[in-house]
Amino acid sequence: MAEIRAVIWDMDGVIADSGPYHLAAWQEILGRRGVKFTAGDFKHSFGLRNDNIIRNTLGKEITQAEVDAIAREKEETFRRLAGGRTKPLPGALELLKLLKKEGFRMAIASSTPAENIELVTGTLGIADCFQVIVNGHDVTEGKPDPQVFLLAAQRLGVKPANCLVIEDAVAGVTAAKRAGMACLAVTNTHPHQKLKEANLIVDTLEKVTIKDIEELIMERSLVLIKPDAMRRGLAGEITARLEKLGLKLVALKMLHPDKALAQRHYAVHKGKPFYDDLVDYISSAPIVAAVFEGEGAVAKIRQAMGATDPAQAKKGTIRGDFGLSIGENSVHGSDSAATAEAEIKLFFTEEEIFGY
Ligand code: RTP
Ligand code: MG
Repeated sequence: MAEIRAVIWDMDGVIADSGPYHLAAWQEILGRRGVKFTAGDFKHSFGLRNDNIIRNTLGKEITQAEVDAIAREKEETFRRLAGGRTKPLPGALELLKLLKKEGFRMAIASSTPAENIELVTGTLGIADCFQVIVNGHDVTEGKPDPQVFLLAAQRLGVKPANCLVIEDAVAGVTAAKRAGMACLAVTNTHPHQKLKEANLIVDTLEKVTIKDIEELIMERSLVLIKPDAMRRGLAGEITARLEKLGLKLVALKMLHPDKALAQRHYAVHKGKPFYDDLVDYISSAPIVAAVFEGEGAVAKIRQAMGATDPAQAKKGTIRGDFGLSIGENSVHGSDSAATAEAEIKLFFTEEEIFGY
């Protein structure tokens, strides 16, 4: 049977266009205290919990009782302004219904209080899509801390690796990645370049398909079998070790990378003393490139590879058993799910990656 998978939704800015009412509520209650709160200030506060926003705006010395009173006043004002008027954002309701039909478990994990979540899900008629609702008061730390997503996953009974978070806020994307979850970001609030940590960034949820969601939840890693291993006939042995981890081989090819490809692949190391040698080495001979897919693929492969320097790598790891030197270390594996997405695109087209 397929693993249970879940989608955890942020609410404001992803499902509901509640931003204007939040801004108006902040302006009303801070205005009463003689503090100007601009649309720019509001943007910076997106995805943060009220206590953090209030302390950032009114100063750290403010007491907890005052923070609570101001937060209550703000949320009452929000509900008065937003009640019955909140509109869904493009594509959100359609995607929710599609995921519900496909049997995905779903949660809302929002920094906003429970009453607001009830109000908005009620207004939009979507309360029955969610098995779990986690709000800002259920956790001790707000986003970018991962608590809110980890708690949602736990209550859903789904492993973090099998959850996808849909977010619009920078703090929310960071929280999702820290929770070890895949993240789909939508540019409703922040531009593309601010959301780079996400696994997929879209301008609207309208074009997102079930296939996109399934691919995001399944983690992938790029593996390269380096020239030293190729020369010694170790391609099969290394591939076999990775298959035995329970990972699925979904793409495989042999190629002789040119220098430009090697430079792009190792771009994060540009400027380091070993960068030129590394680029020359990886483009010096034909290699095998592969994509493996499965739960925790990145971490499992990194563990099977062993330390970067074969002298430090444990026996039984690929580098420990076969690596010759820190340069000739037999294998490359992506170091995060986000890096993997980018690296895979350098070596494979969508058509070359198989679902089976
Ligand atoms: P890879 O990217 O190849 O999978 O290796 P890695 O993550 O374990 O290591 P990374 O830090 O990404 O470095 C990439 C490759 O650069 C060479 N290197 N040399 N101090 C050095 O001389 C040094 N440090 C790294 C290694 O060949 C490493 O695989
Ligand atoms: Mg690396």
